[in-house]
Parts: sequence; structure tokens; C-alpha cells
Amino acid sequence: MFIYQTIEGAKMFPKFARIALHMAIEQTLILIKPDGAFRKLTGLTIDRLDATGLEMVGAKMICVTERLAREHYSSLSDKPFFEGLIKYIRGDYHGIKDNRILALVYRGENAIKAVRAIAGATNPEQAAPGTIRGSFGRITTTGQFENVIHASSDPTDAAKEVALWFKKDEIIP
Ligand code: IDP
Ligand code: MG
Repeated sequence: MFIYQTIEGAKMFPKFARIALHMAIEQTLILIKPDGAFRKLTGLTIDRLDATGLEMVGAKMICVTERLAREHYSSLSDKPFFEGLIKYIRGDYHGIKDNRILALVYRGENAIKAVRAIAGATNPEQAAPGTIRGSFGRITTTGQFENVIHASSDPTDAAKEVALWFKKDEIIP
């Protein structure tokens, strides 16, 4: 079984390639968004992340500058909700002092999917009950999604986001 979990195994035994690919060790970025911090959901979020069995390999409070916010969400810059999103992530709606939020990196098998699963769908009204967003997210009367946490959505985004928020030596090798 173990041999099939390696790339070489996948090449030698193509029918097991899918198993090998599904065993990828990934890193993913999680941000406790300002509503999550404001509502004291940081501990609960970490508890659920730890319960996945993934390993926390990076953690720090970061000042979300205008530049960092816009870079992080650059792929959404043409969306009508973009400016509101920048204000939200910078703490403008929740009075987060100096715009500081907690950023985390978790690592493990299929970490990206595993964290997305406990986070729930983007729209908190559509997120499954029991997920973090389904339990604690809301849409404000002005249409702002407050969905508690950010979680990287795919390997390309995860690599980009981890590198944007963390220096190499801030992550446990
Ligand atoms: P994700 O956070 O689940 O990956 P994205 O589509 O990458 O979802 O959007 C990033 C963030 O932008 C969301 O988490 C949410 O805060 C905000 N957002 C996405 N779609 C909407 C929308 O339709 N209205 C308001 N805010 C939105
Ligand atoms: Mg996303």
C-alpha cells in the first residue's frame, strides 16, 4: 500500500495513480477574519482545525495593510463587492485595532480540502449547518458576507497565499 502513495508508485502502477494523487501533503492558509475575532471564535476555529488531524505549522497576528488586502484578493478586483471586502478584511467593520488578524498555516494530507470542508461554503446562508461558516457566518443588511474565516481554495492559491502572508522561516519545516 505504502509504495502506491509515492509518485514512483503512481508511475509504476497507473491504476493506483488516483490514490497516490489523493494522498498529497499540502499546506493551506487560514485567516480568522475580523468578524471571527470580534465574536471570539478564534479558539473554536483552532479547535476544529486541530480536530482534522492536520498540523499547525505557522501562526501569527498580522497587520492587514491596504496593499496586503488588495494583493490577497486580487483575483476578485472586478467584483462589485470588492471594495467592501477590502474594508471587511482590514477590520473596518469590527474595530480591530491596527487591522491585526490571526493567520495560520496547516499542513497534512489533502489539507486544502479538509479545511474547506470544515469552513463551509462561501455564502454563509448556503454553508452546511455545523460548518464554521454555516454556524457562525451571516450576511449583513448591507449585503456584506461575514463568513468568519478564509481558507485557501486550491493548491495554486494556497502556495501563493502562504508565501504572501508568511516568510519561509516563519513556517515549521
Ligand atoms: P472563499 O472565501 O470561499 O474562497 P471567494 O469566492 O474566494 O470565496 O471570495 C472571497 C471572499 O469574498 C469570501 O470569503 C467573502 O468574504 C467575499 N465574497 C465572495 N462572494 C461574495 C458576494 O457575493 N458578496 C459579498 N462578499 C462576497
Ligand atoms: Mg477564495
